Amino acid sequence: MLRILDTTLRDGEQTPYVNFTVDEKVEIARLLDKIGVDMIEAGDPCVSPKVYEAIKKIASLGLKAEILAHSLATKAGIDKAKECGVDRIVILYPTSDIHLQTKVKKTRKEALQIIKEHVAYARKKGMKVRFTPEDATRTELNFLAKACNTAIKAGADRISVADTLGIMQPHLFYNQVKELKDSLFPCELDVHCHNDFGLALANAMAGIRAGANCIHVTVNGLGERTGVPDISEVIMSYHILEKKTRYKIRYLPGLSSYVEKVSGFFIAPNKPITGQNAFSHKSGVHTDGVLKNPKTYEAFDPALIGRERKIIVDKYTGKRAVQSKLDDYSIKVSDDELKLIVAEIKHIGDERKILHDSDILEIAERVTGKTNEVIPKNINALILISVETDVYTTSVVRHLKNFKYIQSVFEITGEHDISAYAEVISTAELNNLLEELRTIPGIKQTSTKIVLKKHNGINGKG
Ligand code: HCA
Repeated sequence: MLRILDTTLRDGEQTPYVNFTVDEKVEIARLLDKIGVDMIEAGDPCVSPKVYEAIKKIASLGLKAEILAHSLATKAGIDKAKECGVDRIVILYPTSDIHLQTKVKKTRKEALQIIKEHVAYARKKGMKVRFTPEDATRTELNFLAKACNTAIKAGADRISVADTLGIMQPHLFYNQVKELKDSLFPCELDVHCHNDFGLALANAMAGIRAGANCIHVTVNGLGERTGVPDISEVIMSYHILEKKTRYKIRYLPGLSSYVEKVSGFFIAPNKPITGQNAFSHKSGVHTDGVLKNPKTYEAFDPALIGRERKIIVDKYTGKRAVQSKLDDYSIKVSDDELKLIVAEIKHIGDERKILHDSDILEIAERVTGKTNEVIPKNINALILISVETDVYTTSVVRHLKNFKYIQSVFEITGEHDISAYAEVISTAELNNLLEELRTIPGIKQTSTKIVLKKHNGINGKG
């Protein structure tokens, strides 16, 4: 059975410029536990006092997941992990020649002795042990097997096959994991795949096919350099493509948003599963298909994970999508008017990057000659922002444009420096957005106005 180990709190916090507070780590661990992940790698207690504190706190929560501490092969690290009360310790030691010769400066023989001694020491302290041969995928296979078997004989019951540099390809990793598994004493195998070539998830799935049973993930694919597989992508791949998982998938987007907020690491719109565009459809052919039957262009119903499909209207759009957008606002138009609206959208769409709903409604008003007074369905807000005097306003604007709920941004004169127009679905989401905005360096103050009604055109006329 597939197992998921989440290492957001360890490898995830190794992402450049990401630091979680103890409370944030506790919340992430609780959310992971709610989803049902099997193991949570809570950190290396030797890194800092706060990392130690967080591991200890998480280990005391009584979560269903097994809690792990990571450690180098040192007795001090093992002792600290024990103090934290974790279920399992990971002993990390490199096995590739380049790491042995140039980093830790040990011979293979010395490495085996160090592995044996520290795994045995941790077992004696009563903790379960996973051994990670660091840089496993660049380690000569016979020596890799020897190092892993040394750890297993000393008491480790899990081995993590670490593709530390992310240099594997699925067919090669499959062979390597299979050969390794065939040469090992009984134990369970994890796969830890870095994403340097964008192959981490594919490699991890190949490793599972080859006999491993646990994939290491992080929320939003955080991790050293380019990270490791994203929890939502891994779980949904198994749920939909392999038709097997036992995780509570509906909580995945909430976890992703929370980590996006507290990490300050914004997810790309085109990120699978949790990205803004994952269920958006744009071209006329696609929107026509989706509006007739969503299965034409969706591998699964976004509602499964509490998300909604979105139809984008711009120059690529056909009549059906525009009609559905107008239906959303209960705006009735004749077939001839619809054709004119589509033509106008294509015309304007050639000049513009984005067409907002308000633009489309404005076009509809112009074409039909009827004024629409639209009360927004979602919460629309004008956020007025003041920036610090020594800050280049445009750099803050650039930052704001990456926020998924912000529709447009203006640099303005007067009391404030920037006006941002946001569309969110709830006050909670607005609150989160404002909190995120306040963390942007250079933002001094925000003042938010909720939009009650939108009136398009001059004096409400088209
Ligand atoms: C690192 C170590 C590690 C460990 C993986 C594991 C790696 O941060 O360099 O314990 O399974 O990739 O080798 O993340």
